[in-house]
Amino acid sequence: KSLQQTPLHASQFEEYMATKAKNVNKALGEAVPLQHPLKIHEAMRYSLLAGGKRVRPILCIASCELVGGDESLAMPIACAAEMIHTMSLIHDDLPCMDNDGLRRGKPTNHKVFGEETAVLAGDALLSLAFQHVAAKTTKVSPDRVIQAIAELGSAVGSEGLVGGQLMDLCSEGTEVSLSELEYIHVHKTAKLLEASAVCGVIMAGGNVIEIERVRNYARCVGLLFQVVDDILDVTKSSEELGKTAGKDLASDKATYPKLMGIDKADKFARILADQAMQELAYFEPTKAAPLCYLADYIANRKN
Ligand code: GRG
Repeated sequence: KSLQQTPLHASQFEEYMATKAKNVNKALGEAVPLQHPLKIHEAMRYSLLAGGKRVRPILCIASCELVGGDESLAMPIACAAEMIHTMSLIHDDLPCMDNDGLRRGKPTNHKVFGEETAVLAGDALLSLAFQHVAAKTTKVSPDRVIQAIAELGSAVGSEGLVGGQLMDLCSEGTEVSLSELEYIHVHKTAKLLEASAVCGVIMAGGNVIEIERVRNYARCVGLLFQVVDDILDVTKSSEELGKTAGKDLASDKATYPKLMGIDKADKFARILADQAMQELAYFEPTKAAPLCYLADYIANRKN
C-alpha cells in the first residue's frame, strides 16, 4: 500500500490534521477550566495548551474512525493521551531529570511556576487523564471503557513511559546496545502512541483482529517517530555546523545513526514505514487514508 493509492489528497490530509487538532484543543481547554486554586490550573493549562502537534490524540481519533466510530466516542481518551504526554514532558524537563529550560519554544513549566508546582501539575494531569476517561466517555460499554483504561495505564507505568525513562536515566554515560536503545524508544515513545491508537479502536467497538492490526501499525509508527527524531538530530545539527558529523554523532547520547550509521538508520525508517502501511492494507482504503498519511507525515517530518 502506498500513498499513490490513497484516496485522499495531501491538502485534504493537512486539513484533516488541522481540524482534528482544533477539536482536540477545544476539548482540552474545556477539560481543564481555570478554577480555584488558580495556580495549579494555570500550570496545567500552560503546558497542556502550549501547542504540541497533537499526534497522539489525532492517532486515537483516526483509529476510532478507521473502524467506523465517531470522533466523539474517542475524544475523552484522546484528550487523556495528550494529558499523559504533557505530564511526561513536564516531569522530563525537571532539574532532577533532563533539566531543560525550553519546551515547544516556551520556558518550561518549572521555570514559570516553580519546581513544586510543576511536579504537582504533572501529577494532576496524570490523575485527570483517567478521571476524564471514566467520567466523560459516553455511548461506549463499560467493559470497553475499562479495557481502554487498562491499555492506557500500562503505557504509562513501569511497563511503559516510566520503565523507558528509568532505563534511559540508568544508561547515561554507559555504552548502549541497539536492543537497549530500542527498549528505551519503545517504552518512552512507542507505547503511548500504540495505546492511543488501540484505545481509539476499542472505543469504536473494533474486534480483536482490528485491534492487533492497529497495534502493529502504531508500534511501527512509534519506533519510526524516534528513528526519524534521531536522524533529524544529526542532519539538523550538521546543517547548522556545515559539516557531515553532526552534534549527535559526537555527543554521549545513543541514537540510531550513531549505533548503525545514517544510511542504515534511513533504511530502517523506510522498513518501519512500509510495515506500518502493510498493516493498514487490511482496512478499507478510504477509512485508512488518514492513518496512511500520518505514517508518511511522521516518516518525512522536518521537526
Ligand atoms: C508517567 C509518572 C510518569 C512519569 C513520566 C518523565 C517520564 C516519566 C517519561 C519521559 C517520557 C518522554 C519525555 C518521552 C519522549 C516523548 C517524545 C517523543 C516527545 C516528543 O513528542 P512530540 O514530538 O511533541 O509529539 P509535541 O511537542 O509535538 O507534543
